[in-house]
Amino acid sequence: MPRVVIVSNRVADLRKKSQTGGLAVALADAMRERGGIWFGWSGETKEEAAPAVAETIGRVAAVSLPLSRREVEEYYLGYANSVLWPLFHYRLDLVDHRPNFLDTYAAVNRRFATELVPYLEEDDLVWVQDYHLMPLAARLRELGCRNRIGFFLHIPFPPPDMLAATSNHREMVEWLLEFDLVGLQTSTDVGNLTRYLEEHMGLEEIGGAYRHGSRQVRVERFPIGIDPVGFAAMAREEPDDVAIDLMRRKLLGQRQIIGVDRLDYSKGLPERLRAYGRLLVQHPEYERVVSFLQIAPPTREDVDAYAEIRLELEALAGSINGRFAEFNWTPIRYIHRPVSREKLAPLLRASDVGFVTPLRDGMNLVAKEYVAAQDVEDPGVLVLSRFAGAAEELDAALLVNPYDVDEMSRRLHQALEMPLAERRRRHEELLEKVMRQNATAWLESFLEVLERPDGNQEAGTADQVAA
Ligand code: GDG
Repeated sequence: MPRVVIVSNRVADLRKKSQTGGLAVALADAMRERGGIWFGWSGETKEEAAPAVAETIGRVAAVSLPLSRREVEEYYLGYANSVLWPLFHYRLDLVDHRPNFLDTYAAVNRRFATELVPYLEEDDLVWVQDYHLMPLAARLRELGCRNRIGFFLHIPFPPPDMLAATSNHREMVEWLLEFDLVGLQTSTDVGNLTRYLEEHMGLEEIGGAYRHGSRQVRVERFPIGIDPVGFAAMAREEPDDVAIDLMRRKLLGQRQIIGVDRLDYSKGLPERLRAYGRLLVQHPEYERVVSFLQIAPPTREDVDAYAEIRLELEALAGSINGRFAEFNWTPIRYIHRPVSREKLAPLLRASDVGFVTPLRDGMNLVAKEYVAAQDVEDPGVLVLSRFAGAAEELDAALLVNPYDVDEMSRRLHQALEMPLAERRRRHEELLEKVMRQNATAWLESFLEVLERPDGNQEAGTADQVAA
């Protein structure tokens, strides 16, 4: 079995098992089984360029390198998170392209490729994760790397016309053509990329792959999942404070709506708060009865758009609380700090409604975690944005348009009033999908397609002979 080499912006800390999500755990398990390397940025900033350092744990090595402050600003906060993130989330209005961003992004990818090559063995499967590293296969190929290289994009892929609003759209897609396999979250994303390949580049699909020059690339959907069994077990282990809070609410007949998101403008948080505010206006009977717990830890605070969304959210939460709160009841509890996974899982289980309303999301794992965490005898209701990748599978949730505050408020009401039989029926359907399309299934199906022989090996051999 070939080794697997994962390349991502940050190397996950594989020793902190409980803090990392199902994804890092699934990837680490696969590497332990096959042997392999996890390569990426160490998360440190150092002024002088330092080489990658390997730390070996059993058959797995974590290989990481520091970045300079300028690289962090222009590659990570800059091109990746101020250009690609908004563009791929359909937010052209938030794209903030500044001089050097693209050059530094290209340079960091070149440095990653140069540092990675000495660690690669002939049969290794290289699996590149996410939008930070789109040019990596092209740079590795330039250095003579003939390994199978796959790419998985965790975020949405935008429609061709939206992509075409950037000056270097063709270059971006050409980067992707150097991979053997490009994996995307949904059929909408696959449709967007393949339409670009066909309409803007005149490529044709033959036998499940797009040919260009002597190479070919497959584009397929691999919806990502969680470790539902592990998450459900964690959800049943209530810490005392969560158990006491739940008892108190039961005694008082109070209900809880929950949201959990990194504080990101793609997550639709202001619209979500407004919808809850609207619910309280339209249903005064919920005052002192239904509260909303929003956990929204900070991320990417050095990017202006993130500072702005934080201010907007704090003003909104403050105004809704100011308007409706009683001396013994707080309508919105907004937590702008990370909460441990051990607490998050039982909090999701102890909530009557999971309110997950991104304006656009690659998948959204919180939706799947909410489903996995529920008590199957008395499950809560998932209210889910149509524009989360998860909606493609989780259509037994109450699907909403996250821009439509009225509709979201009506769906919250429907969720809060839903009879037990309907809750169970919907939950059973959701859970079945979350169990089936789990993190391990996602990983195995991707590697299985990446390993499948195609014309690229022959093209590689022919090139080698010619050279
Ligand atoms: C990207 C794509 C895609 C959140 N707050 C806390 C916390 N979390 C955990 C959640 C969940 C994870 O972080 C977030 O995952 P999401 O999928 O919801 O969103 P992104 O971070 O934007 O992830 C997304 C994903 O990649 C995978 O492909 O689904 O579409 O954008 O696991 O529970 N965890 C802890 N404390 C918190 O306060 N411990």
